[in-house]
Amino acid sequence: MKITRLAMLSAVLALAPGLADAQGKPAPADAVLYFVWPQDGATIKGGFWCRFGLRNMGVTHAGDNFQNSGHHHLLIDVNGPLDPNEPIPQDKSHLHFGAGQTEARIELPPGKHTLQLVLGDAAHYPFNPPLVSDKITVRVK
Ligand SMILES: [Cu+2]
Repeated sequence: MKITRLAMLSAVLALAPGLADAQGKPAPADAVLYFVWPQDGATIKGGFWCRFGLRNMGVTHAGDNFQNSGHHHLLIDVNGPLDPNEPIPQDKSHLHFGAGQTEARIELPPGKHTLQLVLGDAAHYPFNPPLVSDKITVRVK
């Protein structure tokens, strides 16, 4: 009886780190998220292909819980900080690429816009600390 209880307790304890891992996973220290295109300060005419770069980590589908991998998110004209304890919002200014895309066709109204990439884990949480690209500014004619 005592042994069974102990076995159950250790099973629960073994699960606990798994639960803590559900969000706020650390990214490798040498991981880099960046824009292949456009470049900071670019002037763009009309719609464009935005290309996402990731070094020292893998791109996977949302829901795939592989180590050292995640999927891209593009933040458009977002100024507030990301909450690392919440999933990345999903709306017109927070685009998710849960099929593992590494590029996207983007259409923006004329004017200045900021773009920033954020890598999200299987459940759309940012890594901890968040893995983000530089925030770039583009001008759409
Ligand atoms: Cu996502």
